[in-house]
Amino acid sequence: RADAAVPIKKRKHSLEEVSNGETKSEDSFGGFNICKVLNENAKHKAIFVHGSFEGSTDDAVVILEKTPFTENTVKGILSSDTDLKLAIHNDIYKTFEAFPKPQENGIKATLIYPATSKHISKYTEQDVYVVRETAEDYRNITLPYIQAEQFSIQWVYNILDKKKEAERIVFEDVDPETGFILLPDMKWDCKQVNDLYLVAICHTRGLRSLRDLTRDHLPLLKNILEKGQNAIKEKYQVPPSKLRIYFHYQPSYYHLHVHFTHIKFDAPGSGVDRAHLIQDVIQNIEINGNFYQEASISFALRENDKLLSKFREAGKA
Ligand code: GTA
Repeated sequence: RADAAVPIKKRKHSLEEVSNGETKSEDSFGGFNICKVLNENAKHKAIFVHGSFEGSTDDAVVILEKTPFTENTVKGILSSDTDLKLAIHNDIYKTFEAFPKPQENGIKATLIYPATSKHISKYTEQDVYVVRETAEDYRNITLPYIQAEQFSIQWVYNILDKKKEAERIVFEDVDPETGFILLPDMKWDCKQVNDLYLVAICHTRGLRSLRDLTRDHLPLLKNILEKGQNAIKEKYQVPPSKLRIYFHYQPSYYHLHVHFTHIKFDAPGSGVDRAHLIQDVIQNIEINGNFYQEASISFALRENDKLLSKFREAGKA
């Protein structure tokens, strides 16, 4: 192995890093021990695994997903390069187990390393409960909780400071108040537009979620909506009518950002228990500048989410 001399703790596992459109795979899953399969999703053809690397006490979470077909990969697969093992032959009907060339057969692997117990919990299959949060609940339960405990948003600052993923930026408006960076979301491999997923991260710091949005932020929201749509149309030829553009409430990362997904893509978190369309958010604030400081909002929380325990302790769930 080329990296045999590198102490295990210092090895890089940055399978996600992309430069000039090429994915650099600086390491391997050699020495990976599976502790537990946290979740499996047959519909999304994904599996979530908790494990660790040999010689390290740190936890790791790996997400493996089969990616959608593209015209290019299909051309390669439907060729003599693919080995076929006949499974069924009945009249004019045949099914095969097909073994395409490795290049045609890539899967997306996401590594979170070192992973915190909150990451492990996040990716673990568990029961889901709907909670209705009043404005008072937000101030008394949710806000103190997110101030005390939340995922690190270092990855967000790395993007805003151009320390990471700078070459992936699709559009930037540098205005400190209304500006943002638009780039492909970690969940998208950028190979095909039918699962297009970009995220717009606002430059202004300190806005945690839609609960912080007031009339003052309308220029920011309208800017993200309009320039984000334009940039996606220009780069990917996907018109605004094919985009689902929304906030998550609750988000995982409390630095304001907007999800742009293709309408055909059943993105995790795009349901009514979590996604708030930006157009509706803008209109709600136009009607009442303090809408999100006054409204009750429902959302889903998982069994192991400590926020759910806080709501239960307060007799609210
Ligand atoms: N470009 O480093 C990053 C990065 N990180 C760390 C997160 N994101 C990043 N993007 C870039 N670089 O869409 C993206 C995330 C997400 C957004 C944050 O930023 O991919 P959010 O704050 O609302 O958090 O958005 P969210 O949506 O909960 O985060 P996440 O990680 O997407 O979790 C979604 C849930 O969907 C998980 O609990 C998981 O169980 C489930 N899920 C189902 N399929 C997948 C999948 N294929 N990959 C990840 N999660 C999946």
